[in-house]
Amino acid sequence: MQGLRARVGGRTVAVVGLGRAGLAAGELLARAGARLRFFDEADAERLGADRVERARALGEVQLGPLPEGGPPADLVVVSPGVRPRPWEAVLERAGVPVVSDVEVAAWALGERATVLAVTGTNGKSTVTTVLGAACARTERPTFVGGNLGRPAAEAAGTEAGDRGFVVLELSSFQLARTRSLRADVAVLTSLAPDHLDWHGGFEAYAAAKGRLFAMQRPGSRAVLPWGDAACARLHAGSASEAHFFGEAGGEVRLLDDALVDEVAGWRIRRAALRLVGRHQQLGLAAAALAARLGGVGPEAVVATLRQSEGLPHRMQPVGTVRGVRFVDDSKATNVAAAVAALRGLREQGPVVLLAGGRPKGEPFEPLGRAAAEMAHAVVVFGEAAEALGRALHAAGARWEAAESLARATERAFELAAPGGLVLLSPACASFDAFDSYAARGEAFARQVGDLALRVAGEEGGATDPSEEAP
Ligand code: UMA
Repeated sequence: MQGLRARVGGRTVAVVGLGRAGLAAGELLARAGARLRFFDEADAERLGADRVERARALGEVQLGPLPEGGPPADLVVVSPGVRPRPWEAVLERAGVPVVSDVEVAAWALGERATVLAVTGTNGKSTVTTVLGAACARTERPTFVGGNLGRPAAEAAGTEAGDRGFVVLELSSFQLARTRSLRADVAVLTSLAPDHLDWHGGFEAYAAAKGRLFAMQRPGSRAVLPWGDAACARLHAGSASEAHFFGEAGGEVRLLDDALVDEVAGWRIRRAALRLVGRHQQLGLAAAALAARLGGVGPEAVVATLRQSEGLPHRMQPVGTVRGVRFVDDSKATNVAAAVAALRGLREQGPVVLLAGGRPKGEPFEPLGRAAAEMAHAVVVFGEAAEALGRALHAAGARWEAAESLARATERAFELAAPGGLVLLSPACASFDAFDSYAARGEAFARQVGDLALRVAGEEGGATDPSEEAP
C-alpha cells in the first residue's frame, strides 16, 4: 500500500469507466488518499443507481462524453473496455500517466506476495482457475482474479496481496496500459489473432501480451508453449527464465495416455482427468508447471489436476440426445479457440460444429480449413454466417446456414451421427443476438434440453439431458 500512497496521496486521479475494474481501482485509490474524479460515457440510467452511488461516495462523477483532451488529472486510470483514445498519448507526453486498473493494483501489492499472472489468446481462464486452485491448497492465502472476474485491485490490502499468492488472469486490454506488474511467474497460454478491433491490428495485440514478460525481473520465470515460435518471440528480451509445457516437448507434457511432469516426477493417466479435450488438458500442463515454479508442492498440484472440471461454457457437456453428445464452448469467441476445440475433440468421434455470431474482424479461413479436415459438418448462424460460409466453401467443408442458434442446433442434431458430437464453438462474439457468451451458452443448453424432451416424447421414453458426458 505504501508504494501506492507515495504515488497518488493528495493527487487528483481520474478513473474512466464505472464498471467492476474502475470502481475497484477507485476504492483502492481512495484508501491511498487520492482525490477522485470518475468519468463514464454512459448515462445514469444505463449505469444504474448503485454504481453511481458507489462512485459518488468516493469522489466526483461526470457522466456523458469525455472532455476532448482527456480527463483533467495528475493520473488517469482507464478501464479495460475503453478502446485507446488519441488523448492518451497527448497526456503521456505532458507527463500524465495513463494506466490500467492492474497497474494501480501492482503499485499496492506487498513485496512478499507471489504474483502468478496468466495471459494468452485462449485457455487463460482455465489455466488461471486451476493455478489458483493449486495455490489455495497450500498454507498461503490466495487471491484469484483479474480479467476472470474479481478485479485485480481487490487483491491489494488483503492477506494474499500482502504475503500470499496473487493469481491474475490478464487480458491484452489490461496489459496494454500496465507497465510495472512484476510477475514472479508469467504464463502465456497461446497466441493467435483476437480483439483486432480494439488494438487496431495483430502486432499491437501481440505487443500488449508481450508486456507481461517485458515487465519481469531477473530471477522470475516464464511459462510458454513448447515449439511455438510466435510465443517465444514475445518472450525474447525478457529478464525471466523460460520454462515450457507441451505435447512434443517441455517439462510438463501431455502424452497420448498421460500428463507427466518430468522434473517433479509425477504422472497422471489421462483417463483420470475430468477436463474434456486435449487443448484443455494442455492448459492443465501449463497450470501445473506454473504452480511448481511458484512454489506449490507436487501433492497439491496432482490433487488439483485430478479434480479440475473446467469452466462454464468452456467445453462443457450439456446433454446427450439419441446418442449424440452436445458440448457448450460458447466462450470460444475467436477463430483460434474454435480451431483448438475441433482439434481437441479429434479423439471423440464425428463433430458437427455450430459457428457464428458477431465477427471480430479476423479472417475465417483457418476455421474453414480446420473444419474441412476435422468436422463432419458445420452449421453457421448470425451476422457472421455469410463470411463463414464463404470460408467453409473455399476450404471444401460441408456446411449449411440457419437463421438462428436455435434452428442451427436442431439442424446440427439432424446432421450428427449417433456416437458423434454437436459442438457450439462459435468463433465469434455473441452480441448480435445475446448479452454475453454466457447467455448464448445458456440458451444452447436450454435448446438441448428442449430437444431431449421432444425426442423422448416422440420415442415414448425418457432421455436424460445430463447422461453420458463425453
Ligand atoms: N465505458 C466507457 N467508454 C468506453 C467503454 C466503456 O465509458 O469506451 C464504460 C461503460 O459505460 C461501463 C464501464 O466503462 O460503465 C465498463 O468498463 P469495462 O468495459 O472495462 O468493464 P468492467 O466492468 O470494468 O470489467 C472489466 C473487464 N471488461 C473488459 O475487459 C471489457 C472484465 O473482463 C473483467 O472481468 C473486469 O474488468 C474485472 O477485472 C470481461 C471481458 O469481457 C470478462 N474481458 C475480455 C475477454 O475476456 O475477452 C477481455
